[in-house]
Order: sequence, then structure tokens, then C-alpha cells
Amino acid sequence: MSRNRIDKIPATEITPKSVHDDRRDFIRKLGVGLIGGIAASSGLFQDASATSSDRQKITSYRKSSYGHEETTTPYEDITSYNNFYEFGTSKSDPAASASRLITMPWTISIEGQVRKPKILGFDDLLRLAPLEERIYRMRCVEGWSMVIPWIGLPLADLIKWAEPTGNAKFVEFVSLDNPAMMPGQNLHVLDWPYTEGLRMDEAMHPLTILAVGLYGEVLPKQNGAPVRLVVPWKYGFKGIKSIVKIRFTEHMPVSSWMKANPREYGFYSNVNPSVDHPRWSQATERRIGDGLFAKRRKTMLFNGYAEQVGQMYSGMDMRKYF
Ligand SMILES: Nc1nc2c(c(=O)[nH]1)N[C@H]1C(S)=C(S)[C@@H](COP(=O)(O)O)O[C@H]1N2
Ligand SMILES: [Mo]
Repeated sequence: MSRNRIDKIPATEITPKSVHDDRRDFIRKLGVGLIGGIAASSGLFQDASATSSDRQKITSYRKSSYGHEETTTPYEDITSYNNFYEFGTSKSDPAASASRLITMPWTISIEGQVRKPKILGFDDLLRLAPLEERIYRMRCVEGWSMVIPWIGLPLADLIKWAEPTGNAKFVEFVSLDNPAMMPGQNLHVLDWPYTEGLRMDEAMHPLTILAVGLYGEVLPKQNGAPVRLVVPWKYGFKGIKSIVKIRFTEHMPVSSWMKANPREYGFYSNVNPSVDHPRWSQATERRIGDGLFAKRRKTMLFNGYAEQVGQMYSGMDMRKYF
């Protein structure tokens, strides 16, 4: 159904004549400068007439080499049915109030077990690797799923750049902590800021990306602008939004969801139809966009990515390490 959305974008806009030039163009369109954080924070390249509701195309990215077998979820659903508790706990809250999130300038602090702690500007992030489209199945722990054409870069490229030490066994991610821009943080539904974590091999896996866009456009704020994690074989809550800190650790980090309810949410959170959530089955899912009366689909082990990721968990009891 909405696959043709991608195809509607004129070929001239998706075929890079020169990756470098086009990426500079993307950086300019995002309103950040070309050199480090100085030009970025000056707002020199920002379109003064741009509003938060403006949709901006990403002019240069590689088309995905896989993931085309699934029908993508309509853009309208992906951007109006969201979980982003910093803006409230109902599905419509993020689309309604995420516009107050200011994403420019934006920096990510790289900390912990690294040779040198670093501050990465958003424009620097875009220079680490070429952007690529990844059409991924996404499965929320609540029992619904979507297929989202993300645009992003492998997290592995950032990790290599960050130069973690030999003691780095895990990666912890932290979202923005700013109750003035994120009204949901005034409610103690979670221990703010939102945090998540991955084991180092999961973080380095080629399927793991940092997303900066979807459907050929700059990432909408309700989907976690300007940069969020996407780990398609895990439940959606691992995909932490609006990341400001990445910390390399020796010990397993404790995520916000583990703190909130350790019985229901574990560290791994791999999609597994045969391990039920304590309060409901995970055997099937409702694909958003199928219609309310459509038959539920069978949930797949590792969300259908078992061939690529299963090896990382061989010998692990997935009931114990849920
Ligand atoms: N910071 C932050 N990240 C978050 C969440 C959140 O509440 N806050 N919700 C998670 C959950 S439960 C899901 S299912 C996905 C939803 O991403 P989407 O709205 O882009 O589909 O974001 C995840 N990342
Ligand atoms: Mo979720």
C-alpha cells in the first residue's frame, strides 16, 4: 500500500550524483553547519520560515538492499500512533506535543569505557557513515507491529569511531532529560531520563542502526528526533528515542523499564512468541494498517531476524534471559 510513497519521490532526489555533495545538502537542510558544533549552534543554515510541522526530505541515502518483501505501514500511522512517554502515555500524545522538542543544535556525549570521552555533534554523526534505508519489521511488547522504512547508519560505525576500551562489555543509552520540553517527565511513570542498553555484540550487529529519518524524510519528533536507536529483533522499547548520551560500561546497565518492573521487563527483550509477557501472550500481533478487524499475525522468533541474530544467543536460556 504505502510502498509507493518511496517510489513517488523523484529519482533525482534519491539517486546521489555525489554522495558527499548531497550529504552536505542534507546537513544544511537539517539546519546545522558543516564544521563541528560552531556553525551548528549559530543556526546559520536554518530556514527561518521552517516550522516544526515542516516535513523535510533527505536528499541522499542508499536504498536498502533488503526488506522490500513487506508492505510498509502508512506514514500517517507511523507518525500518529507512538510510544514516547516523555510526551504522555497515550498513543496520540507524542504527535500532539512533541513539536515543543528543540532538536537543533544537538549533541551526543560519548562516555565511560572509551579511550577519550567525546562530544559528538549531530552533523558529525552524519559524517561517520553513509545513510542507508532499512525497511524493518517493528514489534511492540504491547502486541502491535509496523513495518518502517528507516534511514540511518550502523551503530557499529559510531562505536568504532568512539574507540571503546577492552573493558567495554555493554552500551548504555540515555534520552534527553528536559521536563520543560517534555511535559510527560513531570509524571513519575518512569525513572527519567529514559535509559536502555545493549550487549556489545548486539550493539555492533549490522542490523542495529541509529535512525535519523523515515520514509525518505528527516525523523519526525514523535518518532525520536533527531536520532534514535532501532534494533529490529527486540521489542520496540529497546529503541530509545532522542539520544543524548552513549556510555560504554563493564557491567550490564539497568534500563528504565527494568527499574519500573523487573518481573515484566528484562535486559534482552528479544521478540519471542513462546515466552509470554507475565500479563499477556506474545504469540500473535496486530499489524497497524491491516485494519481493526484483520486477523492477527503470528509473531516470529527474533521478529523474523533469527537467521541473522540467533547465533548471539546460542546456549542461552531465553526464558531466564528474557
Ligand atoms: N525516550 C523514549 N524512547 C522510547 C519510548 C519512550 O517512551 N521514550 N518508547 C519505546 C516504545 S515502548 C516503543 S514501541 C517505540 C515506539 O517507537 P515509534 O513511536 O517510533 O513507533 O519507542 C521506544 N522508545
Ligand atoms: Mo513498545
